[in-house]
Amino acid sequence: MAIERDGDFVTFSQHIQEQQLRFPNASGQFSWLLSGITLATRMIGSYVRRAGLIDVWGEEGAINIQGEAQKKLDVIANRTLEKTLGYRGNVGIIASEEDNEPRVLHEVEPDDSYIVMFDPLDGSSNIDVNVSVGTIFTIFRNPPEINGAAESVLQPGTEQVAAGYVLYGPSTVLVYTCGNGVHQFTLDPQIGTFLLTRENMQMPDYARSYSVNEAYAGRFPEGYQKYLAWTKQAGEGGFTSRYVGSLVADFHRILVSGGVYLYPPTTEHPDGKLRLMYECNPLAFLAEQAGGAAVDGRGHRIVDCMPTQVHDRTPLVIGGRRNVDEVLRFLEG
Ligand code: AHM
Ligand code: MG
Repeated sequence: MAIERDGDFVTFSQHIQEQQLRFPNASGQFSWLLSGITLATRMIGSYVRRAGLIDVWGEEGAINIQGEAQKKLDVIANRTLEKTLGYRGNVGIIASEEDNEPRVLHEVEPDDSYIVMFDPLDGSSNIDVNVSVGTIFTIFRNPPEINGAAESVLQPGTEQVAAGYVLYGPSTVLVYTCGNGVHQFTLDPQIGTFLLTRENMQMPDYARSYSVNEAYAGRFPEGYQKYLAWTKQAGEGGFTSRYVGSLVADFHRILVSGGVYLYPPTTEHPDGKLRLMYECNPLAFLAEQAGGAAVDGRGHRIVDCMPTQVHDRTPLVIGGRRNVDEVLRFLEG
């Protein structure tokens, strides 16, 4: 049975229901969970759009587990996700960039229990200057055989059942995968609903564009330095560079237009800055579903990396398959 589509308009919840039809025993609980995420992101988006008009600029005054000063909007976004997911009885555990430890939300039947991990407001240092920010999320099953939130979340990215992000840019877009392609929805602000705008997205295999904070280049391993030097020699028609400094925005551009994003190790931060569980894993799942690649530059796919704790960091090379291979040739050679 196929869900009827209303003319040309497909809402996010219709799309999820269509996806669920692939799983004959699906209980509908999963779409209920995802609707909690879309509700939260619509609320976060409304704060982002009014930043400056309401009191959400600046710092909260606390330092989070990452050692970073929390922005007011980091705290609001985190609380909003926690609250909306708290009403979803099938969310057993949540873990956030802003919280010290994963938390048990509900003790639920093992078969129906999920773990949701998120970066509530990625790129939040950009909020005060009106540059795009985002929310990143990933969903795992809550394994019944493991006790304790801290242990249950330690799963490799290959176990993700869904992942995505919302980018609060000129328009608000939601991109997600349940392991059956990558799909984009755009929030129609008139009706407050996400509508399908790109289905089965494919990342270009190759584009002459790279995205990296090049100010740190002198502190990158030699292979990255050689790659970046080589891009300068490509001459006319050669490489271009784009770096927003919000991972979601930089990744979204590459998903749509191609290229490669790098966050290498530095001398001060040997594992780079980005977090494996709720930044790199979800984007890696999306990249691979869209025909791209995501690796740590040390011989592993991102999704194969086994976390040792929820806030683990990893270097990241992500983008079109041929772009990533090109970078790896410099790292390996
Ligand atoms: P955040 O989640 O605390 O905002 O930090 C992650 C952000 C990414 O969005 C972005 O790609 C990166 O930090 C930028 O870091 P840098 O300023 O070192 O280039
Ligand atoms: Mg982030």
